[in-house]
Amino acid sequence: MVDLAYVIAGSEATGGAGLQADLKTFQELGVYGVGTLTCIVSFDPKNGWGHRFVPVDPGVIADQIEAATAAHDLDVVKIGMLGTPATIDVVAAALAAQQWRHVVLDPVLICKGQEPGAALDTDTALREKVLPLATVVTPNLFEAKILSGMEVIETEEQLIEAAQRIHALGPEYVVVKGGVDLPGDEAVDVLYDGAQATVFKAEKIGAERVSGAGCTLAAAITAELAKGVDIEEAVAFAKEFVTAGIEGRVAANTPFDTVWQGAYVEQLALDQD
Ligand code: PXL
Repeated sequence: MVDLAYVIAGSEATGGAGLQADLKTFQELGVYGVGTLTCIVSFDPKNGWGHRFVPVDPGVIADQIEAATAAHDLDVVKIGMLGTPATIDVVAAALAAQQWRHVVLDPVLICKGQEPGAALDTDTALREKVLPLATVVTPNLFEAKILSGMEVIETEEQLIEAAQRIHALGPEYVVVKGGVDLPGDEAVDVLYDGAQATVFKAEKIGAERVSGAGCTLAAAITAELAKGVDIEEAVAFAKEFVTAGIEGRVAANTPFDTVWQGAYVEQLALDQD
């Protein structure tokens, strides 16, 4: 029987990030994906590709979760963009209502379409209500600074310190992603399990951010955990998968190119020829 993975996240209408990237990743990695939509983000090409953000009604989110969890015995879930305190309440209640083998939280902290006050309330609710229920949390550099309270994260040692501080907020495993913004030639990620920090490195591919990289990494970790792979192997594999996807990126008219989730399997096929 195929393994199942569940994702609760937002739609990003250009196809680069959000639920679209998550479900593509699940499919590539051979797990059956089930998705619940929390919000719809439509970048505005007439306005510098700024965010237009529409939350899904909380009752409709609850209905989707009811349908998904009644239809399937789901035990591994990825949480992506939630976007409002009301959405966070519904999702936190659903997470608390059953046992999960893994809850992978990609703590998408800002949505540029929201006014700063609303964004702050959302960040606080995410930290208080969802973070303690996560088994794995995958902040990028910006999110790691906010969650750890560290103003500067520029070195591997500081990435590890941030992971340790975020671990103290509740999750069993923390994966901090250095990405293109951490100084140096390598893309550095740190996994901290409460005792040990494991560092993963790959050569940076250009200096530009690629849309969907964070979503794809967390979704690949989720898919591997759903298959029963242990966390260290899941993170190592997810990094290979997203690195291939960044190398094979899809050019777009948006300010950033986007990850191609099919690149890893394409590379495997080429290597076998
Ligand atoms: O990459 C973060 C992200 C996640 N989910 C949705 C998004 C974005 C970024 O734009 O729109 C729905």
